[in-house]
Amino acid sequence: MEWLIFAHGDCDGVCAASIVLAAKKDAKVVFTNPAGLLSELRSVEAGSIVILDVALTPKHRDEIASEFKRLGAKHEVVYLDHHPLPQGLSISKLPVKTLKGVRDACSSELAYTFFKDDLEPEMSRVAIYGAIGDYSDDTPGVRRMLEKWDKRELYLEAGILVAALEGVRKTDFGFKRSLVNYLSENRLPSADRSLVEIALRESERDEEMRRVVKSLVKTHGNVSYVVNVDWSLGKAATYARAYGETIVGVAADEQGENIDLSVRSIGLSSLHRITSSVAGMLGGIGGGHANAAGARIPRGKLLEFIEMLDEKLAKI
Ligand SMILES: [Mn+2]
Repeated sequence: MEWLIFAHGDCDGVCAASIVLAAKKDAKVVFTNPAGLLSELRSVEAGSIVILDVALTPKHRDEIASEFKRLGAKHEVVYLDHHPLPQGLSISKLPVKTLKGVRDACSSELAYTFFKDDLEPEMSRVAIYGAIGDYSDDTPGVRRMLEKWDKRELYLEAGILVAALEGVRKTDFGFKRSLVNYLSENRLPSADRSLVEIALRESERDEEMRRVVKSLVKTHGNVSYVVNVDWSLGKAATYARAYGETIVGVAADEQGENIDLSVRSIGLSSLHRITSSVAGMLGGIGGGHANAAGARIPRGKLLEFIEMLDEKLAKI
């Protein structure tokens, strides 16, 4: 039976996809994101699917639920994700397999646990790379996997993966797909010299770009932000927050008619909800995690976004 993997293109998504590919050798891998998931689901006619590390956006909640019903009636639908679900959506009422009660586990950990019987035990290290990439390596499950490894070796491998993935274009799906094939054979990132080279170039660039962010950062109340710095949006948001000395940092990238945003915070519990609601009010879309979120809003709305975000933060 044919399997289709829908995965996010970051380290966690790539590692989770590699794990599922190791378990289901003929699976086809498709990289997508929250905004694109619905149309990908609609285009599936037959076959089992796995969704890895792709948040279900509140905007498409009901349509996605009906796609899950359509596909789940005839095939297996496996949903392995750790983003908060849209309010009012209950996965347990849909014909979908998932793992429940695995608190804070990233998609790579979930994928390893779910497909464990079809995997070589040493694929656990690929799950650990994904967990490190998502700052999710301090869970009971990953701590147990780490008992079989020297974690210092795995941090080097994960560091190479994270840096290499940040160093290629987000949409370089050819690169990502061959990386998934490579990791599905449990080959080491450090054994691929071209991957190491991309990672080293990226860390040189990080050193330079941190200074650029420091010189460009602006602050509005509780929010620091930078616009169009040609660097990983997540890192730019993190360093905007750190150098602006606020609780929230935003990095914005103007792309055609839209602005792509990363938002990073410390000590909040619902950044994803705040980001989603502000983006929604501006005609955009957003989501993510408790302290790391992303959004896409129409061009020209950045300052409104920053102001509304600051107002929401002032209330909590
Ligand atoms: Mn993830």
